[in-house]
Order: sequence, then structure tokens, then C-alpha cells
Amino acid sequence: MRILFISDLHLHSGRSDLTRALLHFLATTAKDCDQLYILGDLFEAWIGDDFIPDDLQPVIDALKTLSNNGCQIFFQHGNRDFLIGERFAQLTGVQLLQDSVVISLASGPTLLMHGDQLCTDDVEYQALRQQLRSPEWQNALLAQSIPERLEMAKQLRMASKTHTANKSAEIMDVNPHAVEQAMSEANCQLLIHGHTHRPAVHQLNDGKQRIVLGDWDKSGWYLEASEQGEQLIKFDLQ
Ligand SMILES: [Mn+2]
Repeated sequence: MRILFISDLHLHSGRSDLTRALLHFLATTAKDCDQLYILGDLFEAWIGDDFIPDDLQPVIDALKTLSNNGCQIFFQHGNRDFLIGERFAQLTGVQLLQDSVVISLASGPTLLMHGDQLCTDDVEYQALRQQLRSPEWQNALLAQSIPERLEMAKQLRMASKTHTANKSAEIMDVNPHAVEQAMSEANCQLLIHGHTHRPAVHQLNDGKQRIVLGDWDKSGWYLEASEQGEQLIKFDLQ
């Protein structure tokens, strides 16, 4: 089994180079893998499956091609693309995952998360997250027109920029106790997540490991898991 993990590509119209890099990645590196896990923030914003920007349509098509060719693709929501839903899943062939999932790798049971829920020191963000993830709020938003939703997404992005600019790096990183609790509740020795844009392999107490995926910006990142173990790989964007 060859299993790949990516997250935090933050694809949007202003970064066609990232979209091209993903299309290249799906057609080459990911071509023969058995499973691909996308652990959130594939897109910089997602206002509902009824609005797919033209320049992102090739991503939908490439995911569909890969899944048609026998790769199982799984998608976990990030804090940017939490509105991805069943229609997207049908169009791409991906399977939507819960926010916290345990899978089995050669190294043992492994906990997968986007990672934002582990940043518990950022109390303000956690309150916002609760609102954004509530079905009532989401249904009310999805009932709005596309221009209204685009405006809302723009405001959320601006608010997030102001928010992160005023917060210390520690507050926006994962909280070690939240990590410990999540891993022990899930009974996992390995945790894989994204979100923080701080790619690393952390050795924790009792032989536990936390692997943080990298965001795609100046370079691309993926994690490859096989019988030989896990390898975090950085590569040049074409
Ligand atoms: Mn994120």
C-alpha cells in the first residue's frame, strides 16, 4: 500500500501556479498510489458546491480521473473549505471524512485531523469555528445568493488576516495538551495533521509521533506512508 497525504494548498484564482502544481502532482506522484488523503484547506475559500470557479474545474476533473483509475481519495474539511459537501464528493469521487478519523497504517492506528481543532489556545478562533461549523449557520449561509456568499467569504478572509496578524505564533500553534488528549482518546501513537503550516515530524513522549503536513506556497509537501513507514517530502513547484 502506498498512501499519500496532502493539505493546505489554499488553491485560488490568484495562484494558478499552485493549481498547475497539484494537477502535475495528481498525474505523476499520486498516479499509482492506493489512497490519497486531503486533510483540509485544499481551497482558500469554498462558498458551496453550487459555485465552482472555472479555473478550479480542472482540479475537480483531475480528482475524478484519479479516483476513476482506482485511487481511493479521502477529504477532511479545513477551516477554509468546510462547506465542501456531497455534490463535490460526487463530482470528484472523493469520500468525505469526519473531522477526526482513525486509520490503519503500517506503523499502527493513526489519527487524522485538519489540526485547527487542536489550536485551543486561540479561544477566539475556537468560538468562531463553533459558529462556522454549526448546521444552522451553514444552512443560513447556503440559502444566500452566490454574490452574498462571495462577499461573506471575503470578509471572513480579511477578519482572519487581521486576527492572525495580532496573535503570537504560540497561540496559533497546536496546544500540546490538546494533542495528548486527542491521541490518547483515539488510542493512537501517530497523529497526522496540517493547518499550522509548520511541516515537521515531532517525537512525543512514549514513542508517539506527530507529523505536520506542509502548506503549498514556495514549495509543495506531501507525506508518503508505506510498509517502510512514513516520509515527509518537500518538492519544488514546477
Ligand atoms: Mn487551516
